[in-house]
Amino acid sequence: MKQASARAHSNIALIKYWGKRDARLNLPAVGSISITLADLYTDTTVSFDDTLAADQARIGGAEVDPGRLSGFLDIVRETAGTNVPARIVSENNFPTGAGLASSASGFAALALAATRAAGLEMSPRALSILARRGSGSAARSLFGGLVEMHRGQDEDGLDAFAEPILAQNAWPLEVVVAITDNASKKVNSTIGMSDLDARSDFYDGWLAHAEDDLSSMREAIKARDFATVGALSEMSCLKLHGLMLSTRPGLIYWNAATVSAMHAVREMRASGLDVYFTIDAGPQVKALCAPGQGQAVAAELAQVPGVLETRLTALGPDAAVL
Ligand code: 2P0
Repeated sequence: MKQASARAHSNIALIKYWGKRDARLNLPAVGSISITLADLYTDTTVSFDDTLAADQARIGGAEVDPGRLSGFLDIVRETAGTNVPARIVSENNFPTGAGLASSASGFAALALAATRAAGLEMSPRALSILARRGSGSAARSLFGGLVEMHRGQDEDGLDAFAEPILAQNAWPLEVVVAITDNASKKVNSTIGMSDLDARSDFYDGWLAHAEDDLSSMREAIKARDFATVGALSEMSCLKLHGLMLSTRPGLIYWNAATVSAMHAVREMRASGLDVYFTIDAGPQVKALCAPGQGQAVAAELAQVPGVLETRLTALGPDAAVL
Protein backbone atom coordinates (compact mmCIF):
# COMPACT_ATOMS: atom_id res chain seq x y z
CA MET A 1 0.00 0.00 0.00
CA LYS A 2 1.26 3.48 -0.89
CA GLN A 3 -0.08 6.34 1.17
CA ALA A 4 0.38 10.13 1.52
CA SER A 5 -1.43 13.00 3.26
CA ALA A 6 -1.62 16.68 2.37
CA ARG A 7 -3.21 19.89 3.62
CA ALA A 8 -4.48 22.63 1.29
CA HIS A 9 -6.14 25.86 2.31
CA SER A 10 -9.37 27.26 0.96
CA ASN A 11 -9.25 30.42 -1.13
CA ILE A 12 -11.62 33.26 -1.91
CA ALA A 13 -11.55 34.92 -5.32
CA LEU A 14 -11.36 38.72 -5.35
CA ILE A 15 -11.66 38.73 -9.15
CA LYS A 16 -14.05 35.88 -9.83
CA TYR A 17 -13.88 32.85 -12.10
CA TRP A 18 -17.20 31.83 -13.68
CA GLY A 19 -17.64 30.12 -17.05
CA LYS A 20 -15.52 27.58 -18.93
CA ARG A 21 -13.77 27.68 -22.28
CA ASP A 22 -13.53 23.87 -22.33
CA ALA A 23 -15.72 21.75 -20.05
CA ARG A 24 -13.84 18.47 -20.62
CA LEU A 25 -10.44 19.80 -19.54
CA ASN A 26 -12.12 22.25 -17.14
CA LEU A 27 -10.48 25.30 -18.69
CA PRO A 28 -11.75 28.62 -17.33
CA ALA A 29 -13.18 31.25 -19.67
CA VAL A 30 -11.62 34.00 -17.53
CA GLY A 31 -8.64 34.32 -15.22
CA SER A 32 -9.11 35.00 -11.51
CA ILE A 33 -7.27 36.43 -8.50
CA SER A 34 -7.70 35.04 -4.99
CA ILE A 35 -6.51 35.08 -1.42
CA THR A 36 -5.68 31.87 0.38
CA LEU A 37 -7.12 31.54 3.89
CA ALA A 38 -5.08 30.39 6.90
CA ASP A 39 -7.83 28.88 9.03
CA LEU A 40 -10.00 27.07 6.47
CA TYR A 41 -8.37 23.96 5.13
CA THR A 42 -8.78 20.36 3.98
CA ASP A 43 -6.63 17.43 5.11
CA THR A 44 -6.67 14.47 2.74
CA THR A 45 -5.05 11.05 2.85
CA VAL A 46 -4.84 8.86 -0.24
CA SER A 47 -3.90 5.17 0.02
CA PHE A 48 -3.43 3.15 -3.16
CA ASP A 49 -4.29 -0.38 -2.06
CA ASP A 50 -4.43 -3.36 -4.41
CA THR A 51 -6.67 -5.27 -1.98
CA LEU A 52 -9.52 -2.83 -2.77
CA ALA A 53 -12.05 -3.78 -5.46
CA ALA A 54 -12.77 -0.12 -6.30
CA ASP A 55 -12.09 3.42 -5.08
CA GLN A 56 -13.62 4.43 -1.75
CA ALA A 57 -14.06 7.93 -0.33
CA ARG A 58 -14.89 9.26 3.11
CA ILE A 59 -15.47 13.01 3.59
CA GLY A 60 -16.08 14.42 7.05
CA GLY A 61 -16.60 10.96 8.49
CA ALA A 62 -19.26 9.88 5.95
CA GLU A 63 -18.75 7.39 3.11
CA VAL A 64 -19.54 9.15 -0.18
CA ASP A 65 -19.87 8.09 -3.80
CA PRO A 66 -16.30 8.45 -5.10
CA GLY A 67 -17.53 9.34 -8.64
CA ARG A 68 -15.97 12.77 -9.26
CA LEU A 69 -12.95 11.91 -7.09
CA SER A 70 -12.39 8.63 -8.98
CA GLY A 71 -12.42 10.50 -12.28
CA PHE A 72 -9.70 12.75 -10.90
CA LEU A 73 -7.67 9.82 -9.54
CA ASP A 74 -7.82 8.23 -13.01
CA ILE A 75 -5.77 11.17 -14.33
CA VAL A 76 -3.17 10.58 -11.59
CA ARG A 77 -3.17 6.81 -12.23
CA GLU A 78 -2.70 7.34 -15.95
CA THR A 79 0.27 9.66 -15.31
CA ALA A 80 1.81 7.20 -12.85
CA GLY A 81 1.11 4.13 -15.03
CA THR A 82 -0.96 2.25 -12.46
CA ASN A 83 -4.54 1.06 -12.10
CA VAL A 84 -4.59 0.33 -8.37
CA PRO A 85 -7.76 1.52 -6.54
CA ALA A 86 -7.45 4.02 -3.72
CA ARG A 87 -9.09 4.96 -0.46
CA ILE A 88 -9.52 8.71 0.07
CA VAL A 89 -10.15 10.12 3.54
CA SER A 90 -10.76 13.86 3.67
CA GLU A 91 -11.71 16.31 6.42
CA ASN A 92 -12.65 19.97 6.04
CA ASN A 93 -12.44 22.13 9.15
CA PHE A 94 -15.41 24.17 7.80
CA PRO A 95 -18.84 23.44 6.21
CA THR A 96 -18.61 21.48 2.93
CA GLY A 97 -20.31 22.66 -0.28
CA ALA A 98 -21.69 25.86 1.24
CA GLY A 99 -19.78 28.49 -0.73
CA LEU A 100 -16.60 28.29 1.34
CA ALA A 101 -14.50 26.83 -1.46
CA SER A 102 -14.34 23.25 -0.18
CA SER A 103 -13.80 22.01 -3.75
CA ALA A 104 -10.81 24.37 -4.00
CA SER A 105 -9.01 23.11 -0.91
CA GLY A 106 -10.36 19.59 -1.47
CA PHE A 107 -9.01 19.04 -4.98
CA ALA A 108 -5.73 20.83 -4.18
CA ALA A 109 -5.16 18.53 -1.19
CA LEU A 110 -6.22 15.52 -3.27
CA ALA A 111 -3.85 16.44 -6.11
CA LEU A 112 -0.91 16.71 -3.74
CA ALA A 113 -1.70 13.62 -1.65
CA ALA A 114 -2.58 11.42 -4.65
CA THR A 115 0.51 12.29 -6.68
CA ARG A 116 2.78 11.71 -3.67
CA ALA A 117 1.09 8.42 -2.86
CA ALA A 118 1.52 7.38 -6.51
CA GLY A 119 5.23 8.19 -6.31
CA LEU A 120 5.04 11.21 -8.64
CA GLU A 121 7.14 14.32 -7.93
CA MET A 122 5.41 17.27 -9.60
CA SER A 123 6.31 20.96 -9.68
CA PRO A 124 3.85 23.42 -8.08
CA ARG A 125 2.81 24.52 -11.59
CA ALA A 126 2.15 20.95 -12.74
CA LEU A 127 0.15 20.32 -9.55
CA SER A 128 -1.88 23.48 -10.21
CA ILE A 129 -2.67 22.27 -13.75
CA LEU A 130 -3.67 18.87 -12.34
CA ALA A 131 -5.81 20.34 -9.52
CA ARG A 132 -7.65 22.47 -12.10
CA ARG A 133 -8.96 19.27 -13.70
CA GLY A 134 -10.78 18.60 -10.42
CA SER A 135 -12.04 22.14 -9.84
CA GLY A 136 -11.06 25.46 -11.40
CA SER A 137 -10.62 27.21 -8.08
CA ALA A 138 -8.45 24.34 -6.78
CA ALA A 139 -5.61 25.40 -9.09
CA ARG A 140 -5.27 28.49 -6.87
CA SER A 141 -5.23 26.60 -3.55
CA LEU A 142 -1.80 25.12 -4.22
CA PHE A 143 -0.36 28.53 -3.34
CA GLY A 144 -0.47 30.79 -0.29
CA GLY A 145 -0.95 34.56 -0.12
CA LEU A 146 -2.45 36.33 -3.15
CA VAL A 147 -2.69 34.19 -6.27
CA GLU A 148 -3.55 34.64 -9.93
CA MET A 149 -5.09 31.92 -12.10
CA HIS A 150 -4.44 32.28 -15.84
CA ARG A 151 -7.20 31.33 -18.25
CA GLY A 152 -4.57 30.33 -20.82
CA GLN A 153 -5.03 30.07 -24.58
CA ASP A 154 -3.79 26.57 -25.41
CA GLU A 155 -6.24 23.81 -26.23
CA ASP A 156 -4.38 21.33 -24.02
CA GLY A 157 -4.71 23.61 -20.98
CA LEU A 158 -1.02 23.51 -20.11
CA ASP A 159 -1.01 27.31 -19.84
CA ALA A 160 -4.05 27.38 -17.51
CA PHE A 161 -2.41 27.38 -14.07
CA ALA A 162 -2.17 29.56 -10.99
CA GLU A 163 0.88 31.31 -9.55
CA PRO A 164 1.54 33.59 -6.58
CA ILE A 165 1.33 37.40 -6.87
CA LEU A 166 2.28 38.18 -3.26
CA ALA A 167 3.53 35.74 -0.63
CA GLN A 168 1.55 34.93 2.51
CA ASN A 169 3.48 37.33 4.72
CA ALA A 170 3.90 40.18 2.23
CA TRP A 171 0.66 42.01 3.16
CA PRO A 172 -1.15 41.05 6.41
CA LEU A 173 -4.74 41.38 5.16
CA GLU A 174 -7.50 39.80 7.20
CA VAL A 175 -10.75 38.12 6.19
CA VAL A 176 -13.90 37.66 8.25
CA VAL A 177 -16.15 34.86 7.04
CA ALA A 178 -19.77 35.39 8.11
CA ILE A 179 -21.64 32.09 7.89
CA THR A 180 -25.38 32.53 7.30
CA ASP A 181 -26.30 28.92 6.43
CA ASN A 182 -24.42 25.66 7.00
CA ALA A 183 -26.36 23.63 4.42
CA SER A 184 -24.86 22.56 1.08
CA LYS A 185 -25.90 24.74 -1.86
CA LYS A 186 -28.64 23.49 -4.17
CA VAL A 187 -26.88 24.28 -7.47
CA ASN A 188 -23.17 23.49 -7.49
CA SER A 189 -20.77 25.79 -9.31
CA THR A 190 -20.05 23.42 -12.19
CA ILE A 191 -23.73 23.22 -13.08
CA GLY A 192 -24.35 26.89 -12.31
CA MET A 193 -21.66 28.05 -14.74
CA SER A 194 -22.32 25.54 -17.52
CA ASP A 195 -23.30 26.60 -21.01
CA LEU A 196 -23.49 30.33 -20.19
CA ASP A 197 -23.28 31.32 -23.86
CA ALA A 198 -26.78 29.96 -24.30
CA ARG A 199 -28.11 30.73 -20.82
CA SER A 200 -27.17 34.35 -20.08
CA ASP A 201 -27.45 37.53 -22.12
CA PHE A 202 -24.85 39.09 -19.77
CA TYR A 203 -22.09 36.55 -20.50
CA ASP A 204 -20.54 38.51 -23.38
CA GLY A 205 -20.12 41.55 -21.13
CA TRP A 206 -18.59 39.38 -18.39
CA LEU A 207 -15.99 38.02 -20.83
CA ALA A 208 -15.28 41.37 -22.47
CA HIS A 209 -14.06 43.09 -19.27
CA ALA A 210 -12.30 40.21 -17.54
CA GLU A 211 -8.76 41.10 -18.63
CA ASP A 212 -9.16 44.74 -17.56
CA ASP A 213 -10.42 43.70 -14.13
CA LEU A 214 -7.49 41.31 -13.70
CA SER A 215 -4.85 43.86 -14.67
CA SER A 216 -6.40 46.57 -12.43
CA MET A 217 -6.41 44.14 -9.51
CA ARG A 218 -2.86 42.93 -10.17
CA GLU A 219 -1.57 46.52 -10.11
CA ALA A 220 -3.53 47.43 -6.97
CA ILE A 221 -2.18 44.37 -5.14
CA LYS A 222 1.40 45.11 -6.14
CA ALA A 223 0.94 48.71 -4.91
CA ARG A 224 -0.68 47.44 -1.62
CA ASP A 225 -3.55 49.84 -2.44
CA PHE A 226 -6.23 48.44 -0.14
CA ALA A 227 -9.08 50.79 -1.15
CA THR A 228 -8.67 49.86 -4.82
CA VAL A 229 -8.30 46.13 -4.08
CA GLY A 230 -11.45 46.28 -1.96
CA ALA A 231 -13.49 48.29 -4.46
CA LEU A 232 -12.49 45.95 -7.32
CA SER A 233 -13.40 42.95 -5.17
CA GLU A 234 -16.91 44.22 -4.42
CA MET A 235 -17.37 45.14 -8.08
CA SER A 236 -16.28 41.68 -9.32
CA CYS A 237 -18.54 40.00 -6.74
CA LEU A 238 -21.59 42.06 -7.72
CA LYS A 239 -20.86 41.55 -11.41
CA LEU A 240 -20.64 37.77 -10.83
CA HIS A 241 -23.97 37.76 -9.01
CA GLY A 242 -25.50 39.90 -11.77
CA LEU A 243 -24.39 37.21 -14.22
CA MET A 244 -25.80 34.47 -11.96
CA LEU A 245 -29.13 36.31 -11.62
CA SER A 246 -29.28 36.71 -15.42
CA THR A 247 -28.82 32.98 -16.07
CA ARG A 248 -31.78 30.89 -17.21
CA PRO A 249 -32.90 29.59 -14.72
CA GLY A 250 -31.78 32.45 -12.46
CA LEU A 251 -29.33 31.59 -9.70
CA ILE A 252 -29.99 33.30 -6.37
CA TYR A 253 -27.27 32.23 -3.94
CA TRP A 254 -28.07 34.92 -1.34
CA ASN A 255 -30.41 34.74 1.64
CA ALA A 256 -31.74 37.62 3.73
CA ALA A 257 -28.74 37.58 6.06
CA THR A 258 -26.37 37.74 3.07
CA VAL A 259 -27.97 41.02 1.98
CA SER A 260 -28.02 42.39 5.54
CA ALA A 261 -24.32 41.62 5.90
CA MET A 262 -23.53 43.39 2.60
CA HIS A 263 -25.27 46.52 3.89
CA ALA A 264 -23.51 46.19 7.24
CA VAL A 265 -20.12 46.14 5.48
CA ARG A 266 -20.97 49.32 3.60
CA GLU A 267 -22.17 50.98 6.83
CA MET A 268 -18.92 50.00 8.56
CA ARG A 269 -17.01 51.55 5.70
CA ALA A 270 -19.02 54.76 5.96
CA SER A 271 -18.09 54.90 9.63
CA GLY A 272 -14.37 54.55 8.92
CA LEU A 273 -13.48 50.83 8.85
CA ASP A 274 -11.48 49.57 5.86
CA VAL A 275 -13.64 46.65 4.80
CA TYR A 276 -15.22 45.34 1.56
CA PHE A 277 -17.42 42.30 0.93
CA THR A 278 -17.20 39.42 -1.47
CA ILE A 279 -19.59 36.45 -1.94
CA ASP A 280 -19.23 33.22 -3.90
CA ALA A 281 -21.68 30.55 -5.05
CA GLY A 282 -23.36 30.40 -1.67
CA PRO A 283 -24.89 32.62 1.03
CA GLN A 284 -21.78 33.30 3.12
CA VAL A 285 -20.29 36.80 3.17
CA LYS A 286 -16.54 37.26 3.25
CA ALA A 287 -15.31 40.63 4.48
CA LEU A 288 -11.90 41.68 3.23
CA CYS A 289 -10.26 43.82 5.92
CA ALA A 290 -7.18 46.04 5.96
CA PRO A 291 -4.47 44.86 8.37
CA GLY A 292 -5.60 45.15 12.00
CA GLN A 293 -9.30 45.73 11.24
CA GLY A 294 -10.56 42.15 11.31
CA GLN A 295 -11.58 41.95 14.97
CA ALA A 296 -13.75 45.08 14.83
CA VAL A 297 -15.38 43.86 11.61
CA ALA A 298 -16.03 40.38 13.06
CA ALA A 299 -17.72 41.92 16.13
CA GLU A 300 -20.01 44.03 13.91
CA LEU A 301 -20.88 41.16 11.55
CA ALA A 302 -21.71 38.88 14.49
CA GLN A 303 -24.54 41.35 15.36
CA VAL A 304 -26.17 41.12 11.92
CA PRO A 305 -29.51 39.23 12.11
CA GLY A 306 -29.11 35.78 10.53
CA VAL A 307 -25.33 35.62 10.83
CA LEU A 308 -24.76 32.30 12.61
CA GLU A 309 -21.04 32.46 13.13
CA THR A 310 -18.03 34.56 12.17
CA ARG A 311 -14.48 33.40 11.59
CA LEU A 312 -11.52 35.76 11.46
CA THR A 313 -8.57 34.56 9.44
CA ALA A 314 -5.31 35.75 8.01
CA LEU A 315 -3.72 34.80 4.69
CA GLY A 316 -2.74 31.16 4.43
CA PRO A 317 0.29 29.21 3.19
CA ASP A 318 1.05 26.94 0.23
CA ALA A 319 -0.47 23.47 0.19
CA ALA A 320 1.87 20.98 1.86
CA VAL A 321 2.46 17.29 2.34
CA LEU A 322 1.72 16.31 5.96
C1 2P0 B 1 -14.21 31.59 -7.81
N1 2P0 B 1 -16.22 30.20 -7.76
O1 2P0 B 1 -13.47 32.22 -8.58
C2 2P0 B 1 -15.65 31.41 -8.25
C3 2P0 B 1 -16.52 32.51 -7.76
C4 2P0 B 1 -17.44 30.41 -7.06
C5 2P0 B 1 -17.80 31.82 -7.33
O2 2P0 B 1 -14.59 28.96 -8.56
O3 2P0 B 1 -16.64 23.72 -12.06
O4 2P0 B 1 -15.94 24.80 -7.72
O5 2P0 B 1 -15.24 22.82 -10.23
O6 2P0 B 1 -14.26 24.43 -11.88
O7 2P0 B 1 -13.97 25.88 -8.87
C6 2P0 B 1 -16.38 27.78 -7.74
O8 2P0 B 1 -16.22 26.99 -8.85
O9 2P0 B 1 -15.97 25.14 -10.22
C7 2P0 B 1 -15.67 29.02 -8.04
P1 2P0 B 1 -15.49 23.98 -11.15
P2 2P0 B 1 -15.41 25.63 -8.84
O10 2P0 B 1 -13.82 31.18 -6.70
